[in-house]
Amino acid sequence: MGIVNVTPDSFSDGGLYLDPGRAAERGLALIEEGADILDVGGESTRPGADPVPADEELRRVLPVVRALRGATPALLSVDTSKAEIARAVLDAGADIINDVDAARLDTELLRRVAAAGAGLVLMHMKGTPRTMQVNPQYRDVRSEVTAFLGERLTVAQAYGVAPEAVILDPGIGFGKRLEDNLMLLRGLDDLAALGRPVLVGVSRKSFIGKILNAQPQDRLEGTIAAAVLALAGGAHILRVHDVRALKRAALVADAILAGEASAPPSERREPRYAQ
Ligand code: HH2
Repeated sequence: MGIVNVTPDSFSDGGLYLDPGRAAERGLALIEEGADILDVGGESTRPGADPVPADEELRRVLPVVRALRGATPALLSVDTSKAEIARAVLDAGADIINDVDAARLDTELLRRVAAAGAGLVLMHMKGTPRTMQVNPQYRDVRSEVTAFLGERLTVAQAYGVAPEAVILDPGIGFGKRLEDNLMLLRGLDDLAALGRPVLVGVSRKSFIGKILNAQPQDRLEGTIAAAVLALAGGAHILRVHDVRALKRAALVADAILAGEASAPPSERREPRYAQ
């Protein structure tokens, strides 16, 4: 999943693709690089970010979705937590709604997704982008995240969303300390056991910056390491800025992991980082 941020203030590429034409070009370039899905976002969710009014968010994302829909059959996802944005982009041909709020604030979004028969990403976040990094605490981060997403999956179903349409995301960096992010990435099997594909967004995130003491533009190797281990730990979809590098890394990782999966059980070894 390649990231197309139509925002002035995203943490790593804010302002680069605010013009709809440039954003659509960026999306098409990411497909050339190997993306199967594009995720178009009009509101930064970086820690401390202010919410964006719906009319402004719509003004940013709708022209980009229209332009991309006219230019590619690739799956189009839109990163939004607002039902009215979801309705407009689904009408314009978007395939997936990526809701970092997991429809806690706006359950109408679930009705929109259900009515369109669209895909839905439900992500775990503690609090809101404004508050999430203010002293987050967990007793057991993995079981809390899994329980939360299991519950949101049930709520989505209650609003008519087909379970097969749902993708689950542990929300790396969303109300988590460094050790929480690492613990989640060390094993996603509990989450995968809910039976839905797992999406992971590690791209250029600050936990990598903390380990490497590096700025967002200088986090590619760290992103690749985290993404490959996420794949080995059970992730199915990687949300990334640097599609070419991550696609190549993922193809090699997948080839190795496919060998592991097809070996007879007696010859299979648990990866060292599995718990
Ligand atoms: N991370 C970001 C935004 N949306 N959606 C999902 N499902 N999972 C994620 O991990 C995720 C997400 C933050 O990254 P980015 O879009 O690069 O930054 P910003 O929120 O500042 O626009």
